[in-house]
Amino acid sequence: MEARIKTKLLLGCSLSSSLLATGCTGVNKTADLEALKKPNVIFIVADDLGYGDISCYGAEAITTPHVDSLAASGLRFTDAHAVAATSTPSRYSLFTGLYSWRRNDTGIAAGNAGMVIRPEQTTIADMFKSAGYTTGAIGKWHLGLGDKTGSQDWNGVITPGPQDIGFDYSYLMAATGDRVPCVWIANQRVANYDKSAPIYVSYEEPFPGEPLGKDYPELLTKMKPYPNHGHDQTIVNGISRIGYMKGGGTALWEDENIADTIVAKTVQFIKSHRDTTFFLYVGTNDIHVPRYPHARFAGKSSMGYRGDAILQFDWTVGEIVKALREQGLAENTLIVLTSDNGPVVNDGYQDKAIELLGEHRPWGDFRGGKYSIFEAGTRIPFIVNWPAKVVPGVSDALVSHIDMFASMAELVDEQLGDGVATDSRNSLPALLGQDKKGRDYIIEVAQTLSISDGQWKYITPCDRAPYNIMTRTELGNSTQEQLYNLREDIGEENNLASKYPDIVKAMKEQLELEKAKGVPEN
Ligand code: NG6
Ligand code: CA
Repeated sequence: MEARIKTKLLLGCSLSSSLLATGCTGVNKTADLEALKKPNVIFIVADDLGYGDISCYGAEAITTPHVDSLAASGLRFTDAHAVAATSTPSRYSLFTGLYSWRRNDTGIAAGNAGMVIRPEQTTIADMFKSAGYTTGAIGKWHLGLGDKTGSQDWNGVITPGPQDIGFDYSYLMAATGDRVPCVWIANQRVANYDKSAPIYVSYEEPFPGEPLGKDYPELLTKMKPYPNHGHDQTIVNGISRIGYMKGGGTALWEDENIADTIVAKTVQFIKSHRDTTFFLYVGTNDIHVPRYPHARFAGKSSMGYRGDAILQFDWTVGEIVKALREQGLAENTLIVLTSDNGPVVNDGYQDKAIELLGEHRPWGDFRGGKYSIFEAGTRIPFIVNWPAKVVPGVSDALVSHIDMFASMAELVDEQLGDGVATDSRNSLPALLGQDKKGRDYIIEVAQTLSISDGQWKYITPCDRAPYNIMTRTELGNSTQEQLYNLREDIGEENNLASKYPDIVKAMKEQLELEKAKGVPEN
């Protein structure tokens, strides 16, 4: 179905001015008031959810009615991309409008990493704030907290934190479900802090007397890791994690309640800010490992924990939409639903994800997966839903998370200051369905860089291993140059680099030009 912006309220106005303009004639008075109000904006960012993991993107082994209904009443993108194939660099780029690969310290962050986005940087949340929005961040963070690695006081105020980069409110998991500390952090303090159990975190040394998964497998009552890798350290809630932690007491999270907590905090935020205009980032823990959804999802998919976690994610989306409806906010809230990177099946825990996968293809028709420079690493689900403005449909426009900053700035009529979000371009017309083409090219990163114009994709040579044995992922690394014609070869099977040296040369030059822009001052 053709996607286009509803123009009836916007006649004679440019889009950005239509949201603010007072001088726009020919517009119905009541509708005018509605058009004047900027929308609330919610980013729902799933973790490791694959292009093929949801039914509106073709999954048949699982049904995701809530996500599908958001897609059916919004715009579903077929060619949308995260910047990176893992979480920290992907979210860094989403929030800053800067390519993570311009810095060498944006890789997968430890649970005690210092804040990757520095307070002096301007984020998309800062931008929304300066446009008068109330801002919040709930759920998975994975962008570091505090000043330097290991310097946080987990028993006091953790600073700097989200408040220093534009978020008025935050209720977060510091890193991932599989990394300590396993506590919620509310506005930069451990939530439900238990004075009797002070918290210490280390990624270097275990704490004497604290049992580790590798030594006490009998304590792993909920989920066991595969042996001989990082997930066999501190045990929390019957699951061993990466990293060492002591204390926490009653503040420790329970994995089966993480989605419920995210939903409760999100609904609370929506309710208490119904009379303001807000920007809310909701990072779900689903469907990252350890996958341990609430018992009410147990066995509800045919695929064990991984499938049940997809259903829990879908439920989360449904609850958020329901809360918006109940508050009368659904019509003028712009929801972006996406994933931070592509899918992985086995990511280190014995959750039978491989055994129970059956015919399901989390990566859709694409090659690779999480961690990979092949398409499945970064081609992600992406749905824009804004009933007041976006006409439902499907868009094949080439879009990237890198542009969310500049596009949202256009939406709320904010100028980008010097050095701010310098890699981000205004793609609002594509996001709203007016522009069917999108970007001229996108750049993505895994262990190497790629550039693609939607048809041709060039992958930079890289001497890292081509295959991740544990996750069974083809990483796309090759010491040879790779060029694929995605229009004819979506599975990236036929390397055409030697056949089309001119295309390789042109794409390399474009990539070099981008790289030469260097690290922007911010
Ligand atoms: C890897 C972990 C993986 C996951 C990933 C980060 C091992 C063997 N693997 O190092 O389980 O946590 O980091 O995922 O420890 S991300 O989606 O948050 O980037
Ligand atoms: Ca992820």
